[in-house]
Amino acid sequence: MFSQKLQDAINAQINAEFHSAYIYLGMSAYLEDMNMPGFAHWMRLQYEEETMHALKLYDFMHERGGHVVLEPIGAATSEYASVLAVFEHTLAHEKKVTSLINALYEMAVAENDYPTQVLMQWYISEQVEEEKNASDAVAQLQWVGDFGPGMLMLDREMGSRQPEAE
Ligand code: OFO
Repeated sequence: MFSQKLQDAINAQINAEFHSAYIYLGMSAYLEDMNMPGFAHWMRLQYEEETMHALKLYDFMHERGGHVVLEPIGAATSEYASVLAVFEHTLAHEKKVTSLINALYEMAVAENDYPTQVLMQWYISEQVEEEKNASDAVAQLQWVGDFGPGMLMLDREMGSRQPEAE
């Protein structure tokens, strides 16, 4: 039995994933404004990845005979203080998302909903990667400094990111 409580929580997570996508698109816009095409490309792929996270939950709802509810998506800024600030925000945001995912998993365990538990395990692993990517970027940016010559190299490296195979 796919409880209403769990369906409501998954619908909220669909919204949170779309909001993440929107936040990262705002960051990509800022990075474009800063003439950092590699960072902007990286963040745009992050936007696409978050959209995929939302759609994976959306598809699961239908597979289980649930009812999808799409609430309004929160606004996202494209104003940041620096490239480093963008990735510090990303890391803080991903930590918040990790706690949402953990709470969803705990709810699925409490309700003995095994399919949701299996799905949430995928998100739990994904969050490990998301936090690592953001904290690696923060560490590298701290090394090179915002306007150091290393920024151009880092921008080129970020620009080589490929879309993730599902
Ligand atoms: Fe969907 O992982 Fe980031 O937010």
